[in-house]
Amino acid sequence: MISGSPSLPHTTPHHRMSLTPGPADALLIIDVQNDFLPGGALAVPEGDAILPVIRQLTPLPFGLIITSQDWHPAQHVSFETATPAGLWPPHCVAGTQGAALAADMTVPADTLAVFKGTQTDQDSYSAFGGADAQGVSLAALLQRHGINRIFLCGLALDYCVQASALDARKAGLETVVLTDACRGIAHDLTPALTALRTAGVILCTSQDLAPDIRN
Ligand code: VGL
Ligand code: ZN
Repeated sequence: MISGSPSLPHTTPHHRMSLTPGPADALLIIDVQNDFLPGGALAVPEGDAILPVIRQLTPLPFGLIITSQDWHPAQHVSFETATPAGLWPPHCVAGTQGAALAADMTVPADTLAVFKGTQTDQDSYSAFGGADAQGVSLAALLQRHGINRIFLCGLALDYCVQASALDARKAGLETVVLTDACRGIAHDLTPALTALRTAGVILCTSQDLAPDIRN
């Protein structure tokens, strides 16, 4: 190689892209709700371990922060008590304490909120199946704010985080899952992580965004 030759931009490896958050980046905090935390109706093992990590992510200069919430009617199709096909114990019933965001997560005042699974006969693991209180879809909110890259964290990695990240890729967004700011339901999360990687989702940790973050 000729000494001093300029490096060619198109040869820059994908993984060398900057992970520093900026105005075109959104942080999507998936379903950090009381029912998915220890003591809740559908507790994710160690779900509370992500709270200190998320508290260190929200001050970073994201262009937009959005929380999603599972927000089900009392007889939701996903409840084993409501239908033989229901897979889950009743959880995150709209307006209950179980559906509230974890009190000690503390998100900035301008954080947007989207709700999903709000119809009795439909479920959506993906936050892209959700909308804000005015009915504006997550995709429209992201577009409105000029977001082209989305960082995901929250619960549960192998259900709602995975489904949301795959939909983000389908929507053409650069998609990053912050694995240390997620916990899953399955003991072995390898299949979920493999599915994400295969779809072009970047897997990294919060330390890759801000070296000071500790968990
Ligand atoms: C979820 C199961 C049922 C999730 C929601 O947020 O990952 N999992 N409903
Ligand atoms: Zn649910």
